[in-house]
Amino acid sequence: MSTEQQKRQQRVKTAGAGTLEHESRETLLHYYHQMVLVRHFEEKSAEMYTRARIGGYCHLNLGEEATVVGFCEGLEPTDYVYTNYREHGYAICRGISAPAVMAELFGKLDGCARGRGGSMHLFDLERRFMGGYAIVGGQLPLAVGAAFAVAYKGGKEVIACQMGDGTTNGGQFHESLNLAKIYHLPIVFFIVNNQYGMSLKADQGSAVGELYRKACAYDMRSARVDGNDVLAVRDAMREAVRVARDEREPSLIEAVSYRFKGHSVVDPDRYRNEEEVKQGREQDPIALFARRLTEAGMIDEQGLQRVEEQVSHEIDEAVKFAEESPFPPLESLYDYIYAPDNSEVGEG
Ligand SMILES: Cc1ncc(C[n+]2csc(CCOP(=O)(O)OP(=O)(O)O)c2C)c(N)n1
Repeated sequence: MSTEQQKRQQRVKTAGAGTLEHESRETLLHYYHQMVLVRHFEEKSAEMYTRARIGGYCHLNLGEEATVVGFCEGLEPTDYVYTNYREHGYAICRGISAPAVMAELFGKLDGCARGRGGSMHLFDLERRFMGGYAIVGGQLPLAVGAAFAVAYKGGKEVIACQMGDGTTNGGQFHESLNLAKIYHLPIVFFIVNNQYGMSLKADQGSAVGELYRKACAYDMRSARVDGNDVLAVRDAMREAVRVARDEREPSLIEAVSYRFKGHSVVDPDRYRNEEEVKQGREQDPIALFARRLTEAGMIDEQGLQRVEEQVSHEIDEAVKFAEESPFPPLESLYDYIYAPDNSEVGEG
């Protein structure tokens, strides 16, 4: 390895597993609650899809809960988030209510995008949730543009851009990282390596199996982190966000997790064998975190059961809200196509 390669390699840090030391019980239980909330929301979404309440495409965060919660907990409310279409959990963890997200999945007027976006296009300007994007990699150039705008105005906000492993094989990924580095933009690229891009194994679709190493090509800092450990993900995010905010440098995180089910709710998932899925599920981030919390005496079995019941109730309420919300009236079909002259967009 050349000296230059060694220098780059040193910049690549593998984040260590987060410990429970110095963490408040309240914070840890909050993370646990959030992960269970995302799990139940997604399971209910799958059920509602089969009941034909949800139309179009629908992709779930099942198995990826620690990446979702850790990502969001590393950010400030003033930061901006861009994601791909697998984004229900991110929207909820950024503070969009579960009822508003469920109503959006139902295409209802009280949905966070007024029923116009659906599952893949959740949006909330106030919470700086800039979307769900259905085109693979479509969110990257937009996120880079937002980061450029923040830097141009001298702002302190950070842009966090989530994507899947398959996305790193496309042109937008490379162009976006290159521009982010050239302009020293306050952006964090966050790859959820759930090990599949539809039916294609991540390491069969990418010449480089360890995706964080792709950042070396742009002399960008990067880290690979255990995506089943919510604290490790949060810590990696916090560090990358600090670098973006204080040092005005982009970075990249690869969080390694496992997609529990098919690519979308209609994918029968025939390309994986049972043994592999079983092994993946043994690394369930929620079960692992529950075990850590109980071993540390922060919660007991009854406490865990109470969280399940409370979340179950929250999700039932979300469905009820979505059922009762009206569909947008037909005459509003052409509303919101163009931003009005007095649009607040861009003022943030
Ligand atoms: C430009 C483009 N090409 C192909 C597709 C079809 N497609 C939808 S999701 C997907 C796989 C993306 O995988 P990955 O980036 O790993 O994200 P994940 O679904 O695992 O979250 C593909 C190829 C698309 N939506 N957009």
